[in-house]
Amino acid sequence: MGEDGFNVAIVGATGAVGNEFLKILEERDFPIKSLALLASARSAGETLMFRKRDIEVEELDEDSFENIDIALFSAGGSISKEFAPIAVKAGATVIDNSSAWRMDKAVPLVVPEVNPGAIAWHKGIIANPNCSTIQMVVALNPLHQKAKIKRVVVSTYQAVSGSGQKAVDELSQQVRSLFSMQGVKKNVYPHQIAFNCLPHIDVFQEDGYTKEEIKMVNETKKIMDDDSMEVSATCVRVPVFFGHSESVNVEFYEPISPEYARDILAMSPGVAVLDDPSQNIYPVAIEAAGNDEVFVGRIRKDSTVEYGLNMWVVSDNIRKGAALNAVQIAELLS
Ligand code: NAP
Ligand code: 3JN
Repeated sequence: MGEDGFNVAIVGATGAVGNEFLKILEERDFPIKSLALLASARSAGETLMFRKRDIEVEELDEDSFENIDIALFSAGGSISKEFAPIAVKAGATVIDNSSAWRMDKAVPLVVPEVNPGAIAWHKGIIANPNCSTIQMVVALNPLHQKAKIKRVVVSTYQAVSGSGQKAVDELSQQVRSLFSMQGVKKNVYPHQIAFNCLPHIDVFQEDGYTKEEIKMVNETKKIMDDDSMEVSATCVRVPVFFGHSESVNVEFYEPISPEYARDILAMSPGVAVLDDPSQNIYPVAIEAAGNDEVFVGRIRKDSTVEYGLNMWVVSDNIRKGAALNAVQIAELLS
């Protein structure tokens, strides 16, 4: 970093994650000397506000990374595959939000509360995990340190913002159409998402799982550095705008009580425990949205196995699940 901060580029600045990057860099007073906002030709020339100044969006091209120190990518996997190596060659460190590089053995996959040390071996690209993985490992890792985890079974309830700005618009439009007795239009999802749940996130694989489910399995093992941990996932899209929720069943090798788990989680970085069901206190998506923490509640014993717990884990998928986690990685570089 120069004396007066980093030269930063955001690739995909006009998208849902890109917008959140702008908010978070501003909120956290990230040391920025210059900020380049990059997107496709469609939005080149538009302006976006950062620190009370309008910045013009430029079209991403091969010369976009000259003098850039940190490039934050959120324009999809194919853009990351093509342009991250170009950015690295130009001297930038890339923090990539897509799945393009996550499982590459030469690329660290980082959640700062869990494996900050992995940043040390980066060779130019650092991968940001999938949103559903991030919030789950932030809650699992403190427990894993105390009583080794044997198996995790997770079902997700994922907000439409995980599919980008177009999906946020689709849910709003469908709700409005239904209340005005008109038919719904479907573009982003194969079924109506308003007042519905779709057990389908990303594409189906031959084995019947979706890519989102496989990402959760593989990324969790890589971040927690434990290939022996069994993970089984079902990912579901729900008609919520912001905030992913997860029902997480955890089997341990050693005993761990709900009370102890609650205490451990309450002391863990990035976690907030909301767990007093008698007072209707538990995490909910609309209250998690706009916050940085991973909220955990409904912590209770699973008596069907020797050592097991169930819990409910909620976080803002665009903040901790994407932009915030990436900015926290960037802060570790400074
Ligand atoms: P979005 O709202 O659809 O935004 C997409 C962004 O990519 C826009 O800025 C768009 O620019 C830009 N873009 C698209 N094609 C481009 C091209 N050919 N050249 C340059 N820029 C291009 O999507 P989003 O929700 O922000 O997500 C973006 C990506 O972030 C996803 O594809 C995914 O890889 C990643 N993501 C990760 C997580 C996570 O779990 N960590 C969560 C959500 C998203 P225009 O405005 O010019 O079209
Ligand atoms: O659907 C969600 O809730 C999260 C979506 C993440 C996403 C969306 C499009 C492409 C990803 C991701 O981060 O895994 C990708 C990708 O594969 O890069």
